[in-house]
Amino acid sequence: MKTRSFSAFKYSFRAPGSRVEGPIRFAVGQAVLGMVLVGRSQRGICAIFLGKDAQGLRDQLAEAFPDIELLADQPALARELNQVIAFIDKDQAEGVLDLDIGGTAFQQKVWQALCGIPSGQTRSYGEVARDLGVPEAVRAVAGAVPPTCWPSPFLAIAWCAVMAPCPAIAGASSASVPCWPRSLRHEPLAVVPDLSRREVSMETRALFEVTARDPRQRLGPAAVVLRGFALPCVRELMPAVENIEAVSPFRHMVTPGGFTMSVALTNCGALGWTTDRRGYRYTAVDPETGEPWPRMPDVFARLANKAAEAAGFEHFEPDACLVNRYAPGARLSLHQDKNERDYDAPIVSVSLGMPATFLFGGHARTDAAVKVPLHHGDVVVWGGVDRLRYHGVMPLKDAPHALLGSQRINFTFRKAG
Ligand code: MD3
Ligand code: FE
Repeated sequence: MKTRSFSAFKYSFRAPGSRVEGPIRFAVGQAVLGMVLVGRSQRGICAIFLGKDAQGLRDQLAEAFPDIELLADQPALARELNQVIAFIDKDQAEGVLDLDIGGTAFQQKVWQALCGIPSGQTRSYGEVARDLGVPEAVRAVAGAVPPTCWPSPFLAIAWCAVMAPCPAIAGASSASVPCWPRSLRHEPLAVVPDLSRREVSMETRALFEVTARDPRQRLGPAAVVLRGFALPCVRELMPAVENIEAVSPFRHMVTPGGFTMSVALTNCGALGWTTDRRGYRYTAVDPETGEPWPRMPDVFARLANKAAEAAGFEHFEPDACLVNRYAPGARLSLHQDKNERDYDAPIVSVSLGMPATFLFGGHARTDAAVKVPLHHGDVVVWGGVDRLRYHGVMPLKDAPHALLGSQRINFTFRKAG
């Protein structure tokens, strides 16, 4: 067994495959957005469950640790419970938490590798696999890492801590599928705000960041996905959307063919994209309010410029930002973006909230389209020979996002005029 000490957590890895040393004492408390159960074995915290009610949480504990004595003990767990709740509700790490971490030998190796990543640095799955001496095990590494969508590094660690007792994991091979505590499998985490909102201990931040996939993924000769590129700005982007929407509300526009779009949209910047029975075009004035579109917030322009640069397009200065809002079921059929004057400038697209499947087609409508999953924080940059490719978005599945709920927001930055 190895132990590592950090500012907010002390990790204690059990012998691979071994059982928790009981009894488990547990306590249940109320966080702002849900109930929390904290369980402690002889070695440390072995369960952190989130759910709607105390009975459901107790059932999950019993399911996770079927043969171990469970003792309700509020006083004994008061400190840990308060620490966990403070972390979830207030982003505060108060003192050290001992975590009793199980898992297979392989999972433990991966988690220890994550813990060893210096603060502020990131690693791809491939790099972690190489560091572990198993370069071919990229998928297995990915399977052992907390999911990217996890809204809090703290909970990512909690996830590691509670994976061990899951029966599906016992004796599993290195390719095992992660087993979520039941409360989290079915319920999206509406418990904590976005990662970028919190100052976490460096180590936990590093643990989270490693979960990002390779940050750059090429879609075409001049089309690149920058995974998670917008995450650091999310806390500034969301209030900015509220300001935009207060001036120029989201609305469902009508296409020249007479169809009402399922996507709701608004704009910011000098020019805004609109459609009605007369056609598609850019206007300086919001046709609904008769006023200019709200100005483009600096954080938007900066993000778009930096993303374009990261994809190889220098000096991108968008004058238009179309803001699309997708509710479950909303879609965008295959189309080209042809209403801009200058096809030399790239287009930058930022995805927030629920994941979507983006369709990336060819230069003819009938060319086969590649499906590209886009997640919260992903940025895509298109330019050059890929600028006029057909593209669209598949009907949005309802999988509520921790921060944005049942919606997806997409910003499309363009040089339109
Ligand atoms: C691919 N919006 O509003 S932006 C749109 O997710 C639009 O809401 C999508 O397509 C959305 O027109 C994605 C992405 C985009 C923009 C321009 C492209 C993709 C592109 C140009 C060429 C190829
Ligand atoms: Fe488009």
